[in-house]
Amino acid sequence: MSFIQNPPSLGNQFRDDRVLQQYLGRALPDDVLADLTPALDRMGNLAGGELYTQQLAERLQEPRLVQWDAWGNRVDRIELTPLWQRAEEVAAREGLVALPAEAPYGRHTRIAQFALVYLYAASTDLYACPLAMSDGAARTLLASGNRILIDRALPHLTSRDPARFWTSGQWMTETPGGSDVGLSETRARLENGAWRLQGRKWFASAIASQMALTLARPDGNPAGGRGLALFYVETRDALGRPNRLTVDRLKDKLGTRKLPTAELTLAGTPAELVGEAANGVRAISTLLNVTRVWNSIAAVAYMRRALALARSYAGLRLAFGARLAQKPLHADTLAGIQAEFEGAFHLSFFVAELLGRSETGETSEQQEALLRLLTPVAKLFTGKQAVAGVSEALECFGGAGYMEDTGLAMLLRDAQVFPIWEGTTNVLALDCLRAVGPTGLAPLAREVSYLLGALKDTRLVAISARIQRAIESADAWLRKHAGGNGGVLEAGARRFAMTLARSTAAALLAVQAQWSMQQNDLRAYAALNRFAAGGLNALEDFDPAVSALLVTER
Ligand code: MFK
Repeated sequence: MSFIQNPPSLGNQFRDDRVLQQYLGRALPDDVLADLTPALDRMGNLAGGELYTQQLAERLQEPRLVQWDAWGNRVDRIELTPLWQRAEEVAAREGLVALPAEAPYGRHTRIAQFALVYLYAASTDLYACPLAMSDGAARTLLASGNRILIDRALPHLTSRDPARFWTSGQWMTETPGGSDVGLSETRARLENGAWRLQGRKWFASAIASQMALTLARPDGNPAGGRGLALFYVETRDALGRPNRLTVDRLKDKLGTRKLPTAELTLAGTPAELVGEAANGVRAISTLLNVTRVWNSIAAVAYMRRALALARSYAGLRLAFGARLAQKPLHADTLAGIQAEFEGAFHLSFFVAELLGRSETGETSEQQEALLRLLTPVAKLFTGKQAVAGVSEALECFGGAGYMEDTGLAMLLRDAQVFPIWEGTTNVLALDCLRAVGPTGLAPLAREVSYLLGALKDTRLVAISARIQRAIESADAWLRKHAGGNGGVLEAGARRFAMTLARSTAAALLAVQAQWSMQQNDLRAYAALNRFAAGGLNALEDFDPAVSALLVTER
């Protein structure tokens, strides 16, 4: 029989992850880390063991919409895959949504929560999606101060008991478009003192959820986002029947196929107003900002998963007389993906840290501005990195990386969602311009200076100066074009956001490198070098007027 290659394998995903362990060692107080470690160890074990095995075994299973029962009743029941059912149970028991409400570690709680989410995400077929929306919905209800809805939904959303646990949908997208939410057509009407919704939702993620937050336009309100209002909906009535809504069909998507995304018709669906009867886009942005952090963490989790598999395979695969890991070009390719992953990792977890501080009231005005800006920055950066990193990692397997039955192809199809949902790269780049607002880049520039100011090792000084220059150049670009007609600013928004992402990620990597060098570990420093070599300033040497010539064909 001819020789057959060994497949890659995964170990405990917490114990194997040097980047996560060193980051937590730096970011968490010792007692918090000691208390959290058993949960991380449990999750790391599940993620690299049972959940991963089940994920591979169930590769061909998909959720199913059952619209009618045997007796002709419209039931619109979603049959989830077994892994999704298991993932829900694990998420509830481990408190993936409950943790921020329980806040056992004060401002460090978000770091703890997202470390668990990071371990969980790549082994659970995007069950992180309903969890993200539930976390965002819980935050939004709390921010609204609506006591009745808080008392009704929060005990479920934040329960650790799988039998009581609810997830929430976030129904925003309608047929006129996903990004320009202000075009939404769903109407809200007061009938006998109760709100009823009428309309069509075109991309309702995780449709098996028990509740949803959604936007609709109360009769008489003006067009645009300000005329929309935020509503709370329960998807089933007291008898468990669809609550005056129909699930028309499930979406036929490139990836995230285990996640049931639906087209819905709301036909007089009972709803509760969450806050005021207007300004719905502003109200739902609390939710969006939370799900965007989840998106960033899940994106880095996918990069890490693809890398872990590629690294395992490089240690096994024999080609041209040696293991791939011993081949200089292959090792260099893996190093490049690793460096990009580490930059993305530190940026995402820094946003998680800021969110935690904000929720415990420990942020200054400057840090609030930083959180507002870095949330879209991290989301757009990590979404792009995930697709590029996972694609490159798949290439490390040659043809096996292109195969469905290795489980590898699914990683790339799933990763492609990260730059698309929760705001595309361009929409988020424009949000960055909105977020810099009147304060400009001062809060970020100050934070980066502060981070770099703490570096002591002379090897970090040269890179530190480059990081500083990239931020200064982004600031100068913003000032130069802010007073113009907006065209140059808009055309350059993505390069501007990428410059902020790469320089902030590099500053955070430098802080980690300093910490790790003190433990005689040069790997974070190596990641910083490689990451910086990939470029920090995307605005440099770029003439938008010349680029604009490329748009028309004739
Ligand atoms: C692990 C994975 C996790 C993810 C799972 C999620 C799965 C769910 C799938 C989906 O549902 S995907 C659909 C997600 N849809 C989007 O993300 C929408 C993308 N579009 C945008 O974000 C647009 O920028 C936006 C809809 C917000 C633009 O709408 P408008 O009406 O043109 O906004 P406008 O007028 O600029 O802002 C209205 C108000 O909201 C302003 O405040 P004021 O009323 O006080 O002036 C803005 O400042 C505020 N605002 C907008 N975005 C904000 C925000 N405030 C804070 N943070 C933000 N991000």
